[in-house]
Amino acid sequence: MPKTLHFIFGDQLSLNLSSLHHFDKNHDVILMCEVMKEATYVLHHPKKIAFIFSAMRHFVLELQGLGYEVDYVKLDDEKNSGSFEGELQRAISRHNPQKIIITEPSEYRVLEEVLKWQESYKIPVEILDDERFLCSKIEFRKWAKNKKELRLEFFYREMRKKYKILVDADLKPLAGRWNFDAENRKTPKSGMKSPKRISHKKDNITLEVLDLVAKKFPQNFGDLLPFHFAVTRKEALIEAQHFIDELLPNFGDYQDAMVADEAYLYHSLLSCYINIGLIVPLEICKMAENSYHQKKAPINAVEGFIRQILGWREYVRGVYWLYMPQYLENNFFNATRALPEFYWGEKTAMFCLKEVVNQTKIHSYSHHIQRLMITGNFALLAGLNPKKVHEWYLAVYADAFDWVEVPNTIGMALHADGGIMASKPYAASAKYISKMSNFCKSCKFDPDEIIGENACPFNSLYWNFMKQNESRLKSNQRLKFVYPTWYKMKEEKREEILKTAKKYLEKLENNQL
Ligand code: FAD
Ligand code: DLZ
Repeated sequence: MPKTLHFIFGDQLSLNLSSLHHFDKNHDVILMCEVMKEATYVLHHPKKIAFIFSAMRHFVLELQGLGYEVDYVKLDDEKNSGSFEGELQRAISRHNPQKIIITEPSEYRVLEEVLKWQESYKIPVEILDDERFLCSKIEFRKWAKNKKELRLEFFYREMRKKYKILVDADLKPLAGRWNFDAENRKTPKSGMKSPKRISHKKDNITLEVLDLVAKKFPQNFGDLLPFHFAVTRKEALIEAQHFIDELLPNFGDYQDAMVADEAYLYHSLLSCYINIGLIVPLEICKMAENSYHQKKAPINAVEGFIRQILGWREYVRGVYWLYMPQYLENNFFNATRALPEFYWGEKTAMFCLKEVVNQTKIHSYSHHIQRLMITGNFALLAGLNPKKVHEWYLAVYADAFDWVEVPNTIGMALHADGGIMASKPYAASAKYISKMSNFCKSCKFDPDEIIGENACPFNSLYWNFMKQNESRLKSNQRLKFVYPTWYKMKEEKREEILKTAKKYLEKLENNQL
């Protein structure tokens, strides 16, 4: 039998990976490697690097325990070349394989590289579909074909029917509706605290990795310790079960709520595990569905959670592969402003931004509404350069991989794609932040004021954004109340608002906001 080399990337830590279906335990070998190029293409949060390296090392042990031969290269191995292609070349000389098998990389950047390997190494390279996703690239392309608009809601309904999740025998939605979003916007209760989260014991492998990351990446933004992440499938499943039992029942109600010092609330924290393959998307959707059938969690929570995974997660991946690499070049509003220093932890008087950036620094996590309506909304209103904003999101979150981060940032948060992903920009004034969080209570700025010394910058920046982009947005039906409201204001007031925005933008440029 010819020997095959199976190259497994750091986000492919699943025993059901398509390339492993073809593994011959008598002949084949797996290559996995920690490489500087992957660890430095953006300034990853130290927790993210440690999480991925520790999970990779634990996955190797699991594979070896099951009889797979694995060739593993650590970051500090003396001869480590620092890149996937360099490590592949070295592995070819060690093992002399007749063939290379890969499950398709999740990111465009890596796929481009992989597509050159057959020619470079004169060895057949077979690239298999990543079957862990619930909608293949081809299937998504078919769904998108000839559609004027790609709306999540319709895609999601197809996915519910395809996987028969929360539908009856006639494929009609359980509880009579496809979508319970309207019930999932409760404001946070005063003094709201979320249940304690799980912290996993750190074994010697994790301790060694933490030591390595502390030494090699001392300058990266973010706290390496404390480190609570699960690093094996077994541990990730404990977290998943804890979420289903303790948190899912309230997930829907407080999905959009934001509370100071409470980074997690009722969110699952499972994205990083799903994204590197420790948990597969379908199993967690089924766990949530069972919880509804057993009457442990209400429909608004279960439907809301399943929509995020079966709907949004698959949808953004579809959009990514449909439009990359051009998608990353989108800049619908011609936004050019540099990323303010407070995104990297420098001082700002805006409490909401300080709080979300600080949660990000501590946990390498912030929940969806904080990413979208605080850091994302500010970037949109202040006209920050989309690529710079993208690099920030890709760096700072433990769950950040290009395929999921790019559509969420370029499309959903910044509307830089001109409306491929969302029918209107997610632009909001302080009214939204004040309603959905307790942040404004600790802030020196007043969310009810638009002009004046203490006015919250989100208010004037909101109107300034709408005014600056009037020609691009005025025909948008979903914004049809915005411009009449603007023009109903007295001219002097409008001028004052624009002046206030200008003043804040000047302060921002000087890192004084
Ligand atoms: P929960 O709120 O518990 O949701 C459950 C699961 O649904 C998540 O674990 C995730 O797998 C999935 N999900 C929810 N929303 C989305 C979404 N919009 N797109 C894809 N999957 C979703 N998610 C990432 O996984 N990686 C990223 O790099 C990333 N970057 C983002 C950047 C921006 C600007 C925005 C607005 C969102 C981004 N998201 C990203 C989506 C979302 O914010 C995270 O998936 C979520 O916050 C992860 O936390 P959780 O596991 O507690 O999610
Ligand atoms: C994110 C990341 C990091 C920081 N380091 C590695 C690594 O050293 N080795 C590896 O295989 N994967 C790493 N990853 C995840 C990869 O970037 C990701 O798996 C690929 O880019 C998928 O396209």
